[in-house]
Order: sequence, then structure tokens, then C-alpha cells
Amino acid sequence: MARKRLVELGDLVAKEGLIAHGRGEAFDYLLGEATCPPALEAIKAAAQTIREAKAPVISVNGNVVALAAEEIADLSKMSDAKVEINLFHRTSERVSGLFEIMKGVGIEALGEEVDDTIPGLSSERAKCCSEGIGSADVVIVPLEDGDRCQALVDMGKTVITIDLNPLSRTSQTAHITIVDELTRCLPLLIDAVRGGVDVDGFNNKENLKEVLGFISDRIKN
Ligand code: PTJ
Repeated sequence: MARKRLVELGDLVAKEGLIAHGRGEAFDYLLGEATCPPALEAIKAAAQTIREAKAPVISVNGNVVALAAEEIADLSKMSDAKVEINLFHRTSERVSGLFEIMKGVGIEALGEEVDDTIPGLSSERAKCCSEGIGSADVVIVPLEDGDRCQALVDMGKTVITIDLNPLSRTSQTAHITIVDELTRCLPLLIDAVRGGVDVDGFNNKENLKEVLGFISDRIKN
């Protein structure tokens, strides 16, 4: 995975973001550093949900911008989804630096000026934009373990996450969890949005069980 890029961006990536990356790598070893079959199903379900969304928003933090600004831009353009910067360790310097990186790949991200709040959160992640996350019907929340996913679900939004840890709070509370590495998964997700394949009856809890079964079989064999 692209550790170098996370370090290169200096303070634009939170120090905790480097720890987050290490957690991800540990799970990626367990997965065999490849997209597992249940993740391919989750990608199809996510693509269908994104295609059918009326106001989709991709929420990005420091790690996501560092690792995948271009792929996020491609997904945004392909699906007409807005991009909003939402940070746990929010500072105006980090928000404007990440905003500039997204601008460099052709995306005018939201999140610099916030005028709305996600109810029930005490962290900086509660801050959002009414024209972005505030009014979204589908929110894509990659690479985040926290209580924001449940808060977004409580607001009636459909949440899609991409997280290597199938047991994280976000993985467990999202409607669709893609257990895969962000930069490996995004090109597949973009292709799936473009391709228009539909899925019959996706069940996230069952999919997560399949991922855990996949990991367990790999460990045993
Ligand atoms: O930029 P900020 O200020 O918003 O800070 C970002 C933090 C560090 C707070 C955010 O990334 C976070 O919530 O970190 P956590 O709590 O460690 O959760 C990150 C989750 O993403 C963990 O479950 C990791 O396993 C997972 N993860 C890490 N790297 C990747 C990943 N999942 C997919 N692809 C990765 N490259």
C-alpha cells in the first residue's frame, strides 16, 4: 500500500492516520492483499446504490485524499457525487490543504465552510455542509472507524463504507461495507458504476460473515 504518499503529505495527514494505515495493513495481510469474493459482491451492491442515488456524497478524510485523490475524482465524475472534506482532527490548515489537492484533480470539494451538523456527535466530524452531507441520501464513508456512521444512519441516510477491518464500528453499522483496500477497490467500484450490473438482495451482515469466513479459511489452510 502507498505508505510513502501518507508520509509525504506531512501534517495534511493526521498522525493517527498513520496508525489507521497500519491497522489496515494488518487486515490486508489476513485478506491476502487481494479483493476477496464477498467484497466483489459488496462492490456491485454499492455501485447500484450509487447509481440510484439522488444526492450522493463522498466524504473524504486526510488518508483518503492522500491515498486516492484521483480515484475519488473519477468516482465523483462518474456518479455525479459531490465530495466533502470531513475530518476528525479538523484544522483550517488541513482542510484548505486537502481542498487544494482535490482542486488539483478537478474537484471543488465542500467542507471548507460548514453550516450544518450531524446530530449526536461530539467530535469535529459533526461539522458538515447542508448542500453536501446534510442533504445527501447516500454517503460514501471510506476508511473511518467511528460513531459517525451510526449517526448518519440515524439521519436516514444510506451509508457505504470501504474498510479493511470487517469488525470496525463503521463496517458493522454501514448498509454496505466493502472490505477491501481503498486504492484497490476504487477502480473496481468505478467500473461497476459504469457497467451498470444489478445485485439481487444484498445483505451486509451476511456479507461480513462471509468475509470473516474467508479470513478464517485462509488462516487455517
Ligand atoms: O484525517 P482525519 O483527521 O479525519 O483522521 C482520520 C482518522 C485517522 C481519524 C480516520 O482514518 C480513522 O477513523 O482512523 P481509524 O479509527 O484507525 O479507522 C480507519 C479504518 O480504516 C480502520 O478500520 C482501518 O482498518 C481502515 N483502513 C486503513 N487503511 C485503509 C483502510 N481501509 C481501506 N483501505 C485502506 N488503505
